[in-house]
Amino acid sequence: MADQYEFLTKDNITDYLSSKQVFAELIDANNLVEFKEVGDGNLNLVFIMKDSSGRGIVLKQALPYVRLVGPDWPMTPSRARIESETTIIHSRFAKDLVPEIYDYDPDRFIIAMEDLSDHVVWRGALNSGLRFDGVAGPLGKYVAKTAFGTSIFGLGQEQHKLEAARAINPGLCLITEDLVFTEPYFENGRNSVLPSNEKDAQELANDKEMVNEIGLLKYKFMTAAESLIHGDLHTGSAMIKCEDKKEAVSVKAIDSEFSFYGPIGFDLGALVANYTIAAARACALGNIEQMHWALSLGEQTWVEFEKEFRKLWPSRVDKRVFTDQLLEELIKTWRADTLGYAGAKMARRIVGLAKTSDIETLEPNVREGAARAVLQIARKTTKERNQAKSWAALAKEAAEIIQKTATK
Ligand code: SR1
Ligand code: MG
Repeated sequence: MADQYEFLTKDNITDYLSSKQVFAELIDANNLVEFKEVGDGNLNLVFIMKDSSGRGIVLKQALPYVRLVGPDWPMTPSRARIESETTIIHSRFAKDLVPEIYDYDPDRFIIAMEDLSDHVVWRGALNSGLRFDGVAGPLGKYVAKTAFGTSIFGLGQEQHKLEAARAINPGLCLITEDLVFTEPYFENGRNSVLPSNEKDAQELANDKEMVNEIGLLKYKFMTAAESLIHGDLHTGSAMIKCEDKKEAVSVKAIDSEFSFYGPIGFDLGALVANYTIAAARACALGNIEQMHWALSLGEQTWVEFEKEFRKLWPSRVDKRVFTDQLLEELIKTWRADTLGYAGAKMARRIVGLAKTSDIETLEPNVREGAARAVLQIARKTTKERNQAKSWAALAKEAAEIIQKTATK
């Protein structure tokens, strides 16, 4: 039975590390000087261990249920296999932008990977008002490299189909289909907002044009097997190392357990959504400069994505009918998809289960306005996604909404 396996604890971790030859060169299991459980996500246990010579390792174990809710919400632990396989595959195309995987244990659903303790979670840095450049661009590059490499253009027709079949991830896709695309519009007992935002949530659910767009985006999410996408690429899925406190020297996309063959715009949209959420927080805390900076990140991610994908395009496997004209059409479609998914991801983080600390840690008096702004921007961005507005125009509109709806 998949749910009958031993969970990692402080007491059994030394035995676990000693039991596998692969760890012998990576860490001295009998001289562990540091042990931390750092899992702050919604699903898993995450441990960081260091030995007396300073070498570290991370063990991430999937529980047979959703950690955020508990055993009442069972969830396949084989998501750990998906994460380890996707990280390894993505490393073939973007080695520097993902953590190194050392081992995957299919009996206990444990991934052993590179210790990134010298990095910080980007969301945490953003929440503290820190402004690191050199993150949004590399994340766009990560999406482009992995999207091209795992697409028909990178793999060819047969391999693409085999890979899409291998990466099938129905349990985790179902979470996204429900939480992102359905529940913000059709309450399922898991939504919540401040009483002062109830009208905003109701307006979202009653917005027929929005619901129609969400239907199109959900259908595409469920059917468009474009590439092996990350599947949950928010600012909490990016770890950054910043030595001089201005420019990141290392960026790593982590936590790809929601990965599957899906639409490329989904990952880009998730990033844009989370930049908007960070901007709403910044304004709520009175940091207008930080708000404008956060709103400029979408353009950085998109520009790097487009530049990198165009660079890779000439190396596509089959050029016969996949002409340069097709690339132009795809870029246009992916831009509209990005904006559509951005709105969907903004709305779910305000109304549905699994919210963001950016908004949730604000005092209710200012949270009200920030949440209202994100919902209004979500609706506008998704519904107007085909209008080919410049990134500067999108950022300006968002800034105006955020400032106009701000509460004190
Ligand atoms: C029940 S899991 C809730 C959310 O956590 C992850 O970060 C995904 O975004 C998922 O939707
Ligand atoms: Mg995650």
